[in-house]
Amino acid sequence: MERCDGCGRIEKPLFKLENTGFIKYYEKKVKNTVLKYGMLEDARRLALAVSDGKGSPALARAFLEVFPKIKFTIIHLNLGIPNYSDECQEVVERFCSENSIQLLIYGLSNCNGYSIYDFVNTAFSKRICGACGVVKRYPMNKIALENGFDALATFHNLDDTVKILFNLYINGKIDELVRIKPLISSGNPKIVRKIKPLIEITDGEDLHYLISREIEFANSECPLAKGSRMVRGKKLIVKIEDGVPNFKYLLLKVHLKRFLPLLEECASQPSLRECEKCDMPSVDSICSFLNIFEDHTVG
Ligand code: Q46
Repeated sequence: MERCDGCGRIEKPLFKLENTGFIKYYEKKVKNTVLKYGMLEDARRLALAVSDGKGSPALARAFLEVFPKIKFTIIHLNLGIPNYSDECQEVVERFCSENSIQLLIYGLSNCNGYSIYDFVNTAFSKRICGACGVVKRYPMNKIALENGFDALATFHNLDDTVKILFNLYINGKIDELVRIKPLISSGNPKIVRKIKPLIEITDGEDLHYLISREIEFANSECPLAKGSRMVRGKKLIVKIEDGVPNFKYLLLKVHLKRFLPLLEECASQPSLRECEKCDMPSVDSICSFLNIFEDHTVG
């Protein structure tokens, strides 16, 4: 049960909270998450990574409200997805201009001449969101590093996190499971620390916050998401939650409190070296970003 901060009534479901109550609930949850995991400790220059989705403007607005003294920059990466990426960029441009936030815009195609759309006719077509995740991570880290940021906030929320956890657990990917946490410290001078302030917030809460605060967001859905494994995975989790109430939050909590400490003891820590082509940290001789383009004949 949730108590409406606005009127004090106890309401269920959550979305019956008055708008004012819901806004307070959402922002308090973001603030508590940031403080609980010490996300901003030692962070001198913060950037918010934005490329798509509804979480981005919600995160930026919540940060402005709950941490008014903390200055941040938004890094927008245009993924080059037709009928989607340009709209996302325009929304971010307006948001930053209205709120006097510094904005850095980069195009993925400027990094190596390709966009996410170029994966459509490759072996990645059915798991394009997985490829997209790998492809976005590299330039975001590099841009943050080159611009002197020491903390990069992403908008991965509870639904995103649980979908990943679910896949990793059923496939026994221990080495990857240890990286699923609210704060990933940097053990390498070329890797910027990542924080996930929305990790306890659901897709529905993000959307409800945007509507309650009347924040503009991109109306279009990513055209590549249709039929993708990511969407199918999220639908499956919704079905599970129908039978196991609060399943998403329970899985995250059990992962962080019970399994993660054990997994960290037995997971092998990959030793990093420099990518032969770009000099960025890499497990293999060629980093996963360049590898994904070279191995799968994109274009
Ligand atoms: S942009 Fe990329 Fe998303 Fe489009 S291809 Fe999938 S991951 S859906 S948040």
